Amino acid sequence: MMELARLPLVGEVVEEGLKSGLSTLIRCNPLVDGSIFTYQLCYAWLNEGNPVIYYVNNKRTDIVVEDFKRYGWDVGKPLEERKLIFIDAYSAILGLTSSEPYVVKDAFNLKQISETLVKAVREVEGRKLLVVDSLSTLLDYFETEVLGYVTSWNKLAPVYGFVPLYLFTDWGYGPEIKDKLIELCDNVIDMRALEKSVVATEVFTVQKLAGKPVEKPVVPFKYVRPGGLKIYIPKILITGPYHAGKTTVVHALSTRAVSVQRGETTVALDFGHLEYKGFSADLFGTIGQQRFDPILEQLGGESVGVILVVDSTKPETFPRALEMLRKARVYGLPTVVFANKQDLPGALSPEEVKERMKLPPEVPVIGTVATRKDRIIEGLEILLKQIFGK
Ligand SMILES: Nc1nc2c(ncn2[C@@H]2O[C@H](COP(=O)(O)OP(=O)(O)O)[C@@H](O)[C@H]2O)c(=O)[nH]1
Ligand SMILES: [Mg+2]
Repeated sequence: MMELARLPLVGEVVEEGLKSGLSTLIRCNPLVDGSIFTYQLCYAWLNEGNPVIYYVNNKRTDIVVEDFKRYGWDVGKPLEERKLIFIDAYSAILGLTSSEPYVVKDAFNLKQISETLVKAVREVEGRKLLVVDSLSTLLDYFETEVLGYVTSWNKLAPVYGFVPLYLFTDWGYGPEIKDKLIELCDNVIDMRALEKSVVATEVFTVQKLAGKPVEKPVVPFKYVRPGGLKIYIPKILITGPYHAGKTTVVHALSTRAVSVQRGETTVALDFGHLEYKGFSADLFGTIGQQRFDPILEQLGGESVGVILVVDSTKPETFPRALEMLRKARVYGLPTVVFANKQDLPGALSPEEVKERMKLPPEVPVIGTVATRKDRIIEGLEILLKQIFGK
């Protein structure tokens, strides 16, 4: 759970939620696929050496295994070692036989389903995650009758040492179902799509943690293959005066980067994309020259955080650097200043840069050498902390 545990909100779900809570509801609107995140939690759980019991009633178990693989999580070994154990409630619907350890022969018999679940959690040893994929399908078949079973499974959880995780897609159930589910579960995670102009952003948040209602920020995410759920930062703006090292920084941070050259030489827009420790971010570099200032505001729009790059040997450009922040309308957003070119003689120290720029005390200034990638990643981590406050 190492990487997951460090992510904002996801970390709380894992640390305070899954580990201490009795039951977790992953509630998705139909535009968002919660199963990938569920697989990711399963994989992390397995990696800690604990077993996962996976009840599935809406797809074949080999499809689940393939999906795991598509995101980079090879579960061959856990399957072989009986750490990942399926309860197959789907094959029977298709009239197929199943070779999984647990099979529900009559998928339309809720009592039989429950008995099979309980048998599995009793027989499998260790601290188990019991995934119910999906609760919505159960509700479609059995309606409110399911709620009584959820209640009893949650009650059994501490008795048999398992943690129930319900995957629930909200296809428009009534409040008698929706509200009751929130009441029944200790952790409630919401995943939904935000429509913002034409681009929909997928976000998630937590409504309830370890039994208590909580108010948490909405965190954007993206599914990446391989890797699964990543915290998504749609825009980090990299700005600063001409020749300060912006292009070099975008390239140093990017897993993929393109520079769009226009005209002869100097005009270049830099776009980069970054995958880092569970984060996925798009980077937008600006142009330094004053005559392109009209574009600055457009580029700055919807930025989530800013890296301001300055040449530490050129204090005369510092006022221009601050002006760029204002023109891009990103002044006041989470910002880190890269006091770049620390390798050159006469470079001002980060402290001196901070003083000369008269930056607010909370804005961190860090000495970098972009050409050598010195302290670039550290700067990024500081920015992520500024953005997510963690
Ligand atoms: N010595 C030194 N040169 C750097 C550093 N960062 C960038 N440069 C050089 O400075 C010049 C301008 O860099 P560039 O990234 O194109 O600046 P931009 O105009 O802000 O995009 C290039 O020749 C870079 O190789 C640094 O940390 N140290
Ligand atoms: Mg450039």
